[in-house]
Parts: sequence; structure tokens; C-alpha cells
Amino acid sequence: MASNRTLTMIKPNAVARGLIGEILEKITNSGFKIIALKMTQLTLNDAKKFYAVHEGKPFYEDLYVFMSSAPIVVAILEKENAVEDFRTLLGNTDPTKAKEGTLRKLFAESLSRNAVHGSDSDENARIESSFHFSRREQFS
Ligand code: IDP
Ligand code: MG
Repeated sequence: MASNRTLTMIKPNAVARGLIGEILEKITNSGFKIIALKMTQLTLNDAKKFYAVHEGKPFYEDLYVFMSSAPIVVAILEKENAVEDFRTLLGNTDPTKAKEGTLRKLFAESLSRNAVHGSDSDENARIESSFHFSRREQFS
């Protein structure tokens, strides 16, 4: 069964640039319903754990240091085919390769500061959602 939920994070650079409102508006205008939402800051260990799948890659340390450096906004989004449709809205990991109109084309500063996260599978959407939100914080 295809899942109807995905997990997004507005990354530290985009929060610092005052883009929370614009990004959430794009997301909801694209048909996603916000069913959980908060502003938070990851500890270094939280960020290491969240991105553990990238352990050993050359960018891993920069990634977890950056992601824990300042506040982020985290949300669970609901929509039919949520994971795939949100990856489409997100655009390529590398903003120079992202299509016009995608979140990363619009808001990313670079490959490592690409503004927004989106889960890459239904299983990871579930794992990432419970990483950030308790049951009580999920409204659906
Ligand atoms: P994704 O965010 O599009 O799913 P992943 O491959 O899961 O991309 O990588 C996680 C994050 O790590 C990316 O969003 C980006 O911020 C960073 N990243 C990925 N590849 C590189 C790289 O080659 N150099 C620097 N940072 C990278
Ligand atoms: Mg990924």
C-alpha cells in the first residue's frame, strides 16, 4: 500500500533567511496538508542519528554540523503519493540541476545548503516522523 505521508525539514539556512512562510505556502498550495509542525533545533547527536545512513560519506560531518547549527522547522505532510510527489516538488538534491519551480531551485543556496529535506521512501517517512514527533503531536 502506498503511504500518504512524508517528513520535511526547512533547513537552518532557509529558516535564517526568513523563508518559513514562503516555503510552507508553496507546500500547501501544492496539495499537501500539514498534520504536524514545529520549530526546533537538533543536537549534534540528533543530527548524526538522523543522517546516519550517510556515515562515511565525505559530506557527512558538514551535514550533521550544519543541520544542528541553528533552528529548523519540521513537518509531517499528507497527500496521496506523498513521498514521490514531495520529492518532485523538492527538485534535485543539487539545486543547479533542479527544475524551475521546485523548492530547491527557488530557495537553495548550494548542494549542502539546499533549503529543504524530504523523505526518500515510505519506510523512512515513518522512521523520520517518529524521530521528530510523538503520537500526540500528529493530527490526523
Ligand atoms: P536528498 O536530501 O535529496 O535526499 P541525500 O543524498 O539524502 O539527498 O543527502 C542528504 C543531504 O546531504 C542533501 O540534502 C545535501 O544537503 C547533503 N549532500 C548530499 N550530497 C552532497 C554532496 O555531494 N556534497 C555536499 N552535501 C551533500
Ligand atoms: Mg535523502
